Amino acid sequence: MQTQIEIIGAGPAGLLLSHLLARKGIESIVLESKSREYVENRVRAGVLEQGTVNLLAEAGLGERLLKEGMPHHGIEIRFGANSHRIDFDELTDGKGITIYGQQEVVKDLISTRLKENGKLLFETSDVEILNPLDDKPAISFKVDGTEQQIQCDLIAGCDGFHGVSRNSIPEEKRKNFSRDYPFAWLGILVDAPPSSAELVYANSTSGFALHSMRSPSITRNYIQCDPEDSIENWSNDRIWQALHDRLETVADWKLVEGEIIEKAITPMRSFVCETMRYGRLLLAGDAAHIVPPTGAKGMNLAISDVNYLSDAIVKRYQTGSEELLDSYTEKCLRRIWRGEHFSWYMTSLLHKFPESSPFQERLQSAELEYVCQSQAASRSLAENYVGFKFK
Ligand code: RFL
Ligand code: PHB
Repeated sequence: MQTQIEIIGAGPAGLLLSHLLARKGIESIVLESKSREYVENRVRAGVLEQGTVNLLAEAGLGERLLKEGMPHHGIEIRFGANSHRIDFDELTDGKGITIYGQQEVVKDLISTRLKENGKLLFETSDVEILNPLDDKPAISFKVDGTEQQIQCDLIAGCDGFHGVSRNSIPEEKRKNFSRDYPFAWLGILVDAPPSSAELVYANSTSGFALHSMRSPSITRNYIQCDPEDSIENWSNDRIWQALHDRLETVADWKLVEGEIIEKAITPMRSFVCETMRYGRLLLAGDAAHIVPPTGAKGMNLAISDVNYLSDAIVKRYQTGSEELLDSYTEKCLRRIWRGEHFSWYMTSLLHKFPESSPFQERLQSAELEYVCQSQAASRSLAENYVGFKFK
């Protein structure tokens, strides 16, 4: 088989890249190790920055997003008995976020690609990148038990943190930066209406909690837990107890319970791989970087990488110039490190650190008070949360 761009991974990064390239007449094949049903139902991110929404809408993917997505104009931060609203309208000149599940973005992308006869191969295995430094690199893989090869011009490694692409770059050609956090998030999806109109981030004495949502009838809640903990240790009663305890810290606010549809524990990690290019192989999204979810940046960073990568690939085919491919890593990394910093900052601000000294606890309280009392500090948080321009 042959194609122009071989894309590994059908997450938001790989699917969007394939869609943006197709709009410019560039052909690709997407390989995905899981089934279509699996990727369409994987519960993950929920917050889209304004720039992400604009990009998706301009790329013809806005039909359901603009109808069903929930625009939000602020978030709430709770600590002790305090509650503070970060007002995006006032602090960011009217920018905002939209709540729309990542799996809905994935569903929209898959159905659009298939309607346009895009080539997506699900349930592939044994993907190997053969010769990324050659002019015509290739990959080998198995589908339905048969080994296949695809020759192409460029390979896009969009296969997430645990994929094969990043590790196909020799160790001496890349540098990894990482930090593991001493806690994880236990997330639940609940058949219940939201308990408030906006997201609530809570730093309580027993740990972090977040109240979020997916639609007017589905909520998403998270609690900080031990990274070694297993989901079997968390009965539904124990989860609700922790959520009530951590979120109901202000008068008259009650968390609405409902049937728990899904529950899982996710580790928290910051990670960046520098470089994002090795010859004909380019990395995008979680394949190159991970953030803890507290700043809601992961999918937005994946989309912004793809925005730069598609421009670079289009320029190469239209003009023969690799100028944008050459500057791809540098351009992405500027935005990625901003996202890394903000995600680390929100994580540090809102979680209970098991090893924290009384000195560090006082610093955290001082910062929380500052964010909530100073307009400059609230503005900085708001500006980062709604995200920066793509171009
Ligand atoms: P993905 O989504 O992981 O997709 C990679 C795809 O590659 C496939 N794959 C392979 N395919 C073929 N061959 C192989 N060898 C392969 N190895 C892997 C995988 O099956 C998968 O389909 O990466 P991508 O596209 O870069 O997208 C990144 C986002 O998924 C991720 O950053 C976000 O989900 C992070 N995230 C959040 N991001 C936000 O912007 N806002 C949020 O509110 C937000 N909340 C979250 C989150 C992530 C979470 N978890 C579970 C990690 C909340 C949580 C709890
Ligand atoms: C979510 O709704 O899944 C969500 C919202 C905000 C975050 C992380 C996850 O910071």
